[in-house]
Amino acid sequence: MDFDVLTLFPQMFSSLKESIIGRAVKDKIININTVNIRDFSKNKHNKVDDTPYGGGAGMVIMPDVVYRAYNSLENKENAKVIYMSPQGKKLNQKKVLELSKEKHLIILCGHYEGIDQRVLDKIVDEEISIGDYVLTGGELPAMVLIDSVSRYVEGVLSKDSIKEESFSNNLLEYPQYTRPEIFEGIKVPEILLSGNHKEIEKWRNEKSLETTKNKRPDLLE
Ligand code: 4FL
Repeated sequence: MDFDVLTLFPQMFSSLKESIIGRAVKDKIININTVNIRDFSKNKHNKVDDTPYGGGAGMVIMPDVVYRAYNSLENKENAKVIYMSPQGKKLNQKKVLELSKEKHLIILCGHYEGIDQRVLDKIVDEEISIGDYVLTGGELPAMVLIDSVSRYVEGVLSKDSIKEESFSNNLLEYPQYTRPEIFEGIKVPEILLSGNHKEIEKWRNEKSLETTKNKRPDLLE
């Protein structure tokens, strides 16, 4: 799967070279290409923003700079363009799964003051928010999107980890235990040492339901 990211801070995306996503990049299962919007400024000081028409505080990113950055991308015709924005639809696991079926996503990172509306109207297919809080830019949201979507791309995770994780059955995960058998005087639940796979599965399902009832009753509707 291909991700192109249009951003003023491409260096922020270097953290995606770590861990599971980093391995998927190395293995060429996913490709993350960052494009610095500033490189497409035609201003001698590489300026990308200007004061808002109509007045007001802050600056607005100019449409032509963003449009040139977008037009520099290859194969954009079949890509879905996502604008990370607090005005977007809230990201959830259903949307993550849906996006993981795409072959090519172009992600535009904005800043709180915003981007000129005309280029947004021209290129953006979908606006996505990761939650109702204010950030300094869309870069962290873009990384959240890339991380969550990549997990569903074939070959990034094992099939078992996807099947067993939180939300996949609309329930939270059951508690996990590993060695030592006794930690600070607290024993691992006896059932998990029994070797009775059917009983273990039943216990885990009960714990999942109990945890969801206690911590996230909203997930049970
Ligand atoms: C984007 C916040 C997506 C939450 C500032 C610029 C944002 C955001 N989800 N805050 N973009």
